[in-house]
Amino acid sequence: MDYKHLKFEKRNDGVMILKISRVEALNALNKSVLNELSYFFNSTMNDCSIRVVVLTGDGEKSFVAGADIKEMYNLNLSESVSFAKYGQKLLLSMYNYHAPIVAAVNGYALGGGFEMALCCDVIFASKNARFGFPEVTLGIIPGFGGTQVLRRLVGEKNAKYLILSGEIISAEDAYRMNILSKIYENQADLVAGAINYAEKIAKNSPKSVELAKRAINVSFDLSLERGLEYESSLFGVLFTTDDQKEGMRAFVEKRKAEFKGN
Ligand code: DAK
Repeated sequence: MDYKHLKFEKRNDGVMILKISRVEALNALNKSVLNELSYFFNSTMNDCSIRVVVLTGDGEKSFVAGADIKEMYNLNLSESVSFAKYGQKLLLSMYNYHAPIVAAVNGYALGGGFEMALCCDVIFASKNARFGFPEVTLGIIPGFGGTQVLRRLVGEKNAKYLILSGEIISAEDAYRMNILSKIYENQADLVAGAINYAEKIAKNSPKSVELAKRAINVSFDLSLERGLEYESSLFGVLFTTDDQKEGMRAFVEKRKAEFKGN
């Protein structure tokens, strides 16, 4: 694919830095950006050489300022439903991606941009980050899973507080609502901090990381009993891997483990 709106750097340690780049529209998600993201995540799904992705926005103002309003406003009923399904499919493929995705939110994360951050595994932000669902101010509702995902994360009352008002909140408020893990003073520190965190993930056993992510993801759909059953089956699977032998042998031999992903 000839990427126009994605910039990426794949490092030898398995850290992939991915930047959404449509700066003139604050990185709003038009069809072309959505297509490129879908292609990227589908074509690299299960590529073991990617151990973690850091996702951020190009420019200093915005992570993603939402779905492209100028492209959306003329959609009819069937087009709007297929648009929503397309976006939801992309976000699901990111949610289920084999490697963790760390969102480094460097400015506006609004509407579809907030939903994109929410489908990542960990969210960091710079002090100037702003989060919100302005959809109700546009005559629509969140369409890429916001009503479903935010409620699970922050609870019914906080989800309604944000989605019903369209209020845009600061990074500090998002942190208080448990949306974020860390706030950095500025964009440079944010990206450095996200990469530093990603390096820690990249050093771990890729299979352990993948299965831990999967176990946490399915916990939303399972009773505790079923979830524990699922967890123990994944735990057992890891005992069939070389990396489990390597990890435990390295501990006994007092050296650092070198995981190959087998
Ligand atoms: N779409 C298209 N263009 C956008 C945009 C967006 N979401 N956000 C910003 N831009 C463009 C602006 O139009 C402007 O372009 P020009 O006028 O220069 O050509 C450029 O980016 C710079 O923006 P501003 O001049 O407005 O910059 P400011 O610093 O003054 O303001 C802002 C920044 C983020 C506060 C403001 O741009 C803004 O309010 N933007 C819109 C934010 C927003 O409402 N986002 C949510 C979009 S709705 C669904 C599927 C999906 C969704 C919903 C339903 N179904 C089909 C059911 C998702 C919906 C959304 O995400």
